[in-house]
Amino acid sequence: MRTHLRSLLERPGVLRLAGAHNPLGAKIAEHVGFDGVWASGLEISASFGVPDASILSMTEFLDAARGMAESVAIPIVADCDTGFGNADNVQHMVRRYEAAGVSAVSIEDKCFPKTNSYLEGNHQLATIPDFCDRIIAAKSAQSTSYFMVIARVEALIVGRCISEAINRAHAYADAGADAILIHSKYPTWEEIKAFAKSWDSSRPLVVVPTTYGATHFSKFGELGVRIVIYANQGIRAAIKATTETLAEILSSGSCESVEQHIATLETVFELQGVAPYLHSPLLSASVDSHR
Ligand code: SPV
Ligand code: MG
Repeated sequence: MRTHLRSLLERPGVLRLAGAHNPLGAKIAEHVGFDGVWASGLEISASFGVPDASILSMTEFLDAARGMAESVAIPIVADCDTGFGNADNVQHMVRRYEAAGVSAVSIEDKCFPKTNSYLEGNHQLATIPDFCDRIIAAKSAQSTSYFMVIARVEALIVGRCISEAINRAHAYADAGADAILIHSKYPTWEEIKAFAKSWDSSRPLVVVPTTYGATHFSKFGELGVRIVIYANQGIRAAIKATTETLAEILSSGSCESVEQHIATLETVFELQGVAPYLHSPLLSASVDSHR
């Protein structure tokens, strides 16, 4: 049984989501106790070895999100960048993501094509009416009352002031957004604090503490934030661990020194959900041969 993000939000407290790009990452997030999964555009793009710059197609992002939704019971929140085009594209996108079992989509108020918020470059903010059209289109396309549309405000990312971010968030809430993701790349949580203190709480707030990651999640809760997304720490851990492990095997000439630092095969089998297949004589023999 799938849990919906909206149902989790009915309970008090802060929800914590982990970024992932495939079912394995989603399963690890669920296994360690995260409340949900952020199908991260950055992670999915990185897993294809391309920049997070609207390079992949909607279908590629959707397939990744669907795979995660099919693999875990916790809700998937899909990072849908700008919505892959105009309001018509957004409607199509919402229908496909909802049908794929995704609980919520997040769209950001930038123009297509976009680049990752931490990349320097020419980030183009959408106009408020244009982005409101995308939100209205998204809300009109959903077929269940559980589905949520999160409006992501990029004003602070491009150097605009808190009051512009607040104005935008109000406009997006009025257009029907179910939650507001306020994004910041400031090195401390000061911007988020200033925004949250001016916010009227008409919609739940979502934050992504990457640059201001030292802040304990309970502090965000005290500000009224309901969802904290740890968007990319998983893939960054995997990149570092894989790089170091493979380099060590090459330089030491064997696997001996890495063995105690890497997951056991049993863990891999567990994450694969091997147990129900063990009645197959072939599979059970091959699992035993690895023990
Ligand atoms: C992502 O994970 O793709 C995000 C969050 O959009 S961030 O990279 O922090 O902008
Ligand atoms: Mg993204």
